[in-house]
Amino acid sequence: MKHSVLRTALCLTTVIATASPALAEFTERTFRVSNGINEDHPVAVGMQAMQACLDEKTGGMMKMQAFWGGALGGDLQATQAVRSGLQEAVVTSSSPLVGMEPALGVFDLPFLFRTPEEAYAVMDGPFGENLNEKLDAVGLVNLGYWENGFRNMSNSQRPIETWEDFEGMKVRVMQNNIFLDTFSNFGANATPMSFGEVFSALETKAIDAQENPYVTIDTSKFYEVQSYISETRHAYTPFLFLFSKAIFNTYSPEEQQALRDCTIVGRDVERSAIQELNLKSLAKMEEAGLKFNTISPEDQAEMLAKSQVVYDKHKDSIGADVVDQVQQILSELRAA
Ligand code: TF8
Repeated sequence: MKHSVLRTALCLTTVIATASPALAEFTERTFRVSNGINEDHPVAVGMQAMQACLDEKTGGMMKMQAFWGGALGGDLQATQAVRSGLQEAVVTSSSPLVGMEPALGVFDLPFLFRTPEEAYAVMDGPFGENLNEKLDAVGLVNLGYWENGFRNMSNSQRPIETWEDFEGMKVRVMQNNIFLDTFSNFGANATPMSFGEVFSALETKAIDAQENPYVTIDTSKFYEVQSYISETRHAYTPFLFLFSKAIFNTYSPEEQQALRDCTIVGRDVERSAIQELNLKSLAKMEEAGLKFNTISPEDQAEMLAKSQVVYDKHKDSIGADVVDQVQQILSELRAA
């Protein structure tokens, strides 16, 4: 009697497992993903699409738990926790991480990209894959390049129309020497600072200016303590969706593939959402009374020419081969 009951139970388990793969290949899991931006940023829209994808592929077995506004630390701190296996994942700008992988610094070179499509061609192609291998070697699985975006200036002093307008301006920059040198080279008083300190530093006038995509200036409410917005588009910053390699390696191949596939689904949704919201954010900030200006092509060309010293200074530390590869891709794209 006992053996037949066991046999039946075993047979039933096998039937259930093969009938619903979710039971066979996926373990019920919740993984944490921290961000430095607030939940009204389009990264949240991307994560909703990613979760819907995971629900479908894993039968609801894999759940994300999002932490916003730097609740688990700033970009660098959270990435260190991910790297040491204390946290599953983080969505972070590449710029604060150049100490972990110098090649990431290529994205910080001023005026490198002219359009989002150029950035996507570099990040989503073989170059991005090679960069992912370098990140893998330091314990970080980059599941996809999401979008922080083209960076523009906000400040409390005056419109920025030429590089000379930066003279003496206290500009907060990310903790990254390429950004520090870019703005010092323009004559600004560049001040490295973690993102979480920026609002109060602007409010107390400890700094005059900061630079981020419009959506960030909006959702982090910097515009409330700024008077001018200038469309410099001086750099394009990706968001890396980094997963702890130590934790990723404990997941089944099916779980790993579901994560990879659904991060790309989320990426495409986030990219289109942020493009749309950037324009709405700019309109909202103008409505709030900020004075907006663009930079003429001549003045932008002068900013790029002025910034060549930054390329010369940092090319070797980023990796001359890395910089050459990206510039080769861009010159082929622009010649097409
Ligand atoms: C910066 C970055 C940040 C993002 C965010 C914290 O200016 O652009 O806004 O990395 O996730 O520090």
